Amino acid sequence: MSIEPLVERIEAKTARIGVIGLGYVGLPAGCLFADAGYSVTGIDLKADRVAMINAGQSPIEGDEPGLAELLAAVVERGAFRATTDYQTLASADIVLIVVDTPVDPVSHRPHYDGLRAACRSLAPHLKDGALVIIESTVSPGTAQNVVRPLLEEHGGKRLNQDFFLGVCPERVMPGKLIANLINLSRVCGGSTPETAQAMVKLYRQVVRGELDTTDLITAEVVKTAENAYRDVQIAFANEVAMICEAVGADVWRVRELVNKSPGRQMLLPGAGVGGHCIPKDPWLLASAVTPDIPLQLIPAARYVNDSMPLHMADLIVRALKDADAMRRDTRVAILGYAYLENSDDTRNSPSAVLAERLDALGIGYVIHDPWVQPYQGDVYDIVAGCDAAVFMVKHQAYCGLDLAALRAVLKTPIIVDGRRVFDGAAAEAAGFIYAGVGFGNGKRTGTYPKENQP
Ligand code: SAJ
Repeated sequence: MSIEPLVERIEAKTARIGVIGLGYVGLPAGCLFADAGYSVTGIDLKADRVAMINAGQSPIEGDEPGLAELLAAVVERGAFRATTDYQTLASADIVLIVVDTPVDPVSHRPHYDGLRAACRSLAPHLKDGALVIIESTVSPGTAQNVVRPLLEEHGGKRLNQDFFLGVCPERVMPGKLIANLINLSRVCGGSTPETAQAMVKLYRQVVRGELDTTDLITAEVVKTAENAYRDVQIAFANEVAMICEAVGADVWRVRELVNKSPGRQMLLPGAGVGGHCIPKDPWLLASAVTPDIPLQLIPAARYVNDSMPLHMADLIVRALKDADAMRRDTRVAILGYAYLENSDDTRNSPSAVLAERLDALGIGYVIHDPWVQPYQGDVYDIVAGCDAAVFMVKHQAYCGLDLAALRAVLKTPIIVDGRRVFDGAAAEAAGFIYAGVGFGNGKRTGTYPKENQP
């Protein structure tokens, strides 16, 4: 079967689009295609989410500029509707699969229950000649080895004869969903070159960025590799920070001078790596190969970054001991619970790992985050009476805090700084015991917990 008839419907905007998974990627993607003139049907398992969307209300948390208005408009126009019923996809010429693809926290292998269920539910209704596009981030080989067999077996169809397959990974970021979907470049991996070209014609209707054609496996590798690349870069910065602590250098000054060397761009060391993408995608990349290809760097970078909240606990304990403040009623203030500055997103929050560690150590804590319910409130009130102020996120709200005011309310004048919110020397001059990631004053160094070895 030729893909030409589909291309004509894409160009005429008579192609009907289905979107499976109405989360923070699928919903804005569906709305953008609806806004571009296509009839879009969204599928989600959650009936309450479906009802909310059909009422023109966005279920996506956080501040997402443009999304609520866009959703209301396309629902009002009847261009976008949501349902739990997969049968509605029988008329879809194009189906985007945008379901969650989590990774097992212990085995680091992908959990494809949602992806497999979506394929099994779609297959019996898949229209002849339809194009299925995976937008979820998947391990290289998933399109060919997981999605294709399910669609063929459960739909009685053959790839590139009765349906076509594509991989077009998203590059969204919380707080910039609409802007990123419109402006960032996308990779269009097709089961045939003609399929990739058809994807370009489709995505060109909503994407201003570059659209690069390739094959399925390349598109899968690109997405997972681009995030593994970032994870390794961050891990390098964190490892240099550990060295700086041990040798008495200041990693922030080191980084500033390193980055003056041409072609260097050392990223920021910190209290850990959270979010929905970076902790997960390196494992999706790594799980594409069997253990006979012994990967070293990617797992090790995950180990380094996962260790940073535990290193923060080390720094806290050392500072409390230095101040002779390890008591039964010792209590620290964890400042920042979101995974990223000026965000309310707490997915894979490093602060959650720190809190768990402090529980294990029997050290009490309170949590504050100006962006996250239920941790909002006056910072000084939260810190009052604590034995340390522990900065896990560099929220703007923390950057203006007054050291003297902090010192006045703290029971013990300790700052443990995971994101260089304060200059170490200035904090020490203000009478604090200051411990910071990468702040090498030679007095205090952390260690990587052995139980977290890759
Ligand atoms: N982090 C560091 N040091 C750094 C950068 C980040 O410790 O130098 C930490 C952050 O504090 C956070 C985590 O890593 O806990 C992730 O931060 P991020 O800036 O990578 O933000 P994300 O998780 O939203 O990553 C997304 C990714 N986008 C997609 O997957 C579509 C990533 O590819 C982008 O590079 C990143 O946004 C971005 O550049 O903003």
